[in-house]
Amino acid sequence: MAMKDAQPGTIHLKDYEAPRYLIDKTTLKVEIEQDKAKVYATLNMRRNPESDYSDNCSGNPLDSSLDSSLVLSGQQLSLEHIAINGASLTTEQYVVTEEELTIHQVPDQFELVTEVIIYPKQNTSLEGLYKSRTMYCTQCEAEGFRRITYYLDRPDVMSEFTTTIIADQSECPVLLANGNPIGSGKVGDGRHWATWHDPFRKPAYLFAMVAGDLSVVEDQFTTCSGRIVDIRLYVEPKDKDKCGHAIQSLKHAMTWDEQVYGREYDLDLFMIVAVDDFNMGAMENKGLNIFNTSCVLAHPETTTDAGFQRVEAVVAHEYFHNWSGNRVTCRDWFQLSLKEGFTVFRDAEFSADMGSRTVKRVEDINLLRTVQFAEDAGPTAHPVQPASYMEISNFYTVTIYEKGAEVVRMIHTLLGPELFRQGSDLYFSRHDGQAVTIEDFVAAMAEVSGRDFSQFMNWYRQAGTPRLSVRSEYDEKAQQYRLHFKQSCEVTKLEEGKQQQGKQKNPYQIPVKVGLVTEQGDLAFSASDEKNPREKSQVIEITEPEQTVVFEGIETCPVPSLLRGFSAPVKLDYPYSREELALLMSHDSDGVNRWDASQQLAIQLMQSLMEDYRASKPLVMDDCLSQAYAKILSESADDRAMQALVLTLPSELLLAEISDEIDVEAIHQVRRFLCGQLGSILSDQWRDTYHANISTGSYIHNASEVAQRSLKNLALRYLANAKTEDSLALVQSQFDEADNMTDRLAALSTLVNDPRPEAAVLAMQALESFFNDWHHEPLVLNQWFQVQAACSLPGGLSRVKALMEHSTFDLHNPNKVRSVIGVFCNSNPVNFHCDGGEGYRFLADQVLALDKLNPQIAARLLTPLTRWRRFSEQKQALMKGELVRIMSEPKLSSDTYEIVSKSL
Ligand code: 0A1
Ligand code: ZN
Repeated sequence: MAMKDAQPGTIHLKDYEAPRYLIDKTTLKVEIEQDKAKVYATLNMRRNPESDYSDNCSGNPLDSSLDSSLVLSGQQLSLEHIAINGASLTTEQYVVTEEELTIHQVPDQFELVTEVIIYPKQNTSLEGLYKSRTMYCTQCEAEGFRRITYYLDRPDVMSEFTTTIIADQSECPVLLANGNPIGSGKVGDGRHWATWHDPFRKPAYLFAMVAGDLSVVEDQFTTCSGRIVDIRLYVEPKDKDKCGHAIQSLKHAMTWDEQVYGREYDLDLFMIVAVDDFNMGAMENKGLNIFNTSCVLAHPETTTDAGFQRVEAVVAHEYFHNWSGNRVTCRDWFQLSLKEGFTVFRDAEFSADMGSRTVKRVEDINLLRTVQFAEDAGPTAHPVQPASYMEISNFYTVTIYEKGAEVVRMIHTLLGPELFRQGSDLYFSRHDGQAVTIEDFVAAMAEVSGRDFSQFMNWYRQAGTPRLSVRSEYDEKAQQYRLHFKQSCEVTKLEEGKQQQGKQKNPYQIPVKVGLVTEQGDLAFSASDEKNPREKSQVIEITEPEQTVVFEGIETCPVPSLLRGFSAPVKLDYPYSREELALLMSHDSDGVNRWDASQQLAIQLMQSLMEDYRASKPLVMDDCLSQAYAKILSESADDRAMQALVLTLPSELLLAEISDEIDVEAIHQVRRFLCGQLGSILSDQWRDTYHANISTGSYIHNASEVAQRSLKNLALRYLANAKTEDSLALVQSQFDEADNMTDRLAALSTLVNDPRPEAAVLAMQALESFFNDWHHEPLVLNQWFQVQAACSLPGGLSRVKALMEHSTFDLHNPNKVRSVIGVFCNSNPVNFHCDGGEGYRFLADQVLALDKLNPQIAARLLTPLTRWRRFSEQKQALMKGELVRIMSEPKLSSDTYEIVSKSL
């Protein structure tokens, strides 16, 4: 485990140095035994001619001893043997510490052989080689390979790998590694071996191997050039019936990447392995992706619509990494968003093309506004290209992934699709087989477009969410409409020090897609400082702290539709009246902004209700929202996906994020009040909507059926919130009769959150029968845990503590931890933040327990406590107290240490 006695150090981007040595070939032999594994590594190494260090030191005889030392990373390894060019080293020739192996003198070119012993069954961190249920598997990103053998474990050291695995044939009949199989056989004693060779040079973080008792589901894909690729999905035998959707999604992704990016798959074999114990969603290891079962298995009876969509998105994401990440990789971990931001942008566009573009965009905007904006405003805020880190595992964040994708999206918006494709072609061809930087990616985009990206780089280098304030003016006489833009960006915690030394944040280049809307629809216009012809939508580039844009020939005063499609990840501020928002809700041609207008209208209403709540005034419903909802409900049902989006109130998380001081109780009570009011005022329409959207056939997973189910289940929730007499019967019969998990779980969750005493009895029964039906399916059990952990009725903490005592709960399994502890602390604010701070104490206890098992998961779980500055003074003190308690633990992992120390 990554326990350290000393404080972990900070690594800085400015200190980057090219590697002093290279590894041309890596030959591994991994012998899996009962309680350990032996790893034999043969590394063909040579001095790196590109290293400054080689240049500086050559010719300086005084430096010669330093010059020829070799430092390899290694953790939790027990070194059995070491030799260079066939000669064993004596203990005087090298030094081993907890983190490194230093060999005092090596030749300019040599073969290094090591033999180490590791303990996969005791590896609870799930980094390196570990055992999950019936299989051995690996996770090497970011720095897990150093737990398998001593190595130059950094992404700019790329090597050609050959891997042999030896294991017991009955325990591990399947032996897999990257690339192509080149040999196999028996070794006696019931053991067997297999050798794999990967022809593509790759960094160690893309290494993978698997050994276990697995079933395989096979398919094939013919690439655009006519090559046949074998597809193999390896799962536990009981999951063979849950592979179809992932394989279909993979084939769609392969076709899409050929059509949209001109990228063809390069090996003859593409394998996916599903494992139940996994720290993240999935991993793009070359030719051998390893997936969390939750992101690859899908079946209508066990998986919700959201689950199906997640599988499609993650399968595509990992597949797209084959080009954006594997063929062209990162020079160092500060460039993580080079592969992640670009790949998330690619998978988002893929999902948009496969289903509803607006729905996908709205989901992503919600994630950005609730989770990423909160990260940007908190103590762990960092730029998309960070300048420093202590533990790289802490940087797999929504900022690197989602904000990184938004930055790539802005480049796409500025260049347009054709130039963007040219830029991407140039990037891939110029850097194929290389480890490069974010600057290299942007340079390719700059080169094809002739644009200057120097100001744009602020998006990569500055943390924090810019605020864009807009004011308008209409001059009827001159038929002129003016928009005044003003941008600012609050200082993040990270930057406070610098700021005091007089450093200001630089203004951003912000692409703002604008439309001008009237009762008659969009006006055609051209902005005076733009050379564009008259159009209904234009991208305006804001580059100055303050900037005015003039629109000529505008005959009536329009309502501005700003930031269409969420063209930049900023906080927009425009003083819309309720009438203007209602107009945008029904007349804006941009679907995202129609949805956003509904959100802004609801937010205005909720914020004023929250003031009343805090002043102990009775809550009174204003009818502007119910009228707007009634109108949407009465419209023709040709876009149910859009209807469901617009009729969903902003989440408690979003309301918290936009509050100056978060009042958890007020947010919860007001939202509940509004759901209840909208439910009863429109109950007839909700009931009609519910019945009109009950599907007649059996379950199908396609965009229109998904939309229908989401609208139907939304209507059901409104009816239950309104406590209508018939709602309990509707919920109960949907629960009993559903032929799919989407409907069954929607009913269960509605029931579990219903405060009526008669609902409580039904909820208990439903939970019990659900458990009896599904206790043999870990992924369904996770959903059973989640529904209960998210229940916002009083008593949440004791319910969650009881769940953790349940025989099927396991602190070693990240999916279970996320389903119970993660959901409770992140998605059940009224219970987590209960007075007295018991929720905070609970979380701190869990973090301390987990830190000893799995530091990555422990550190991630901590997030809600790090946000203490956003709450009342009393809550702040309680939250901080728990952080201090964690900090005083003597042997914290570097993961947890970094997060806690930055938060205090
Ligand atoms: N590269 C993967 C994410 C990933 C990162 C770290 C992991 O283990 C610590 C595992 C997966 C992706 O973007 O999907
Ligand atoms: Zn990724």
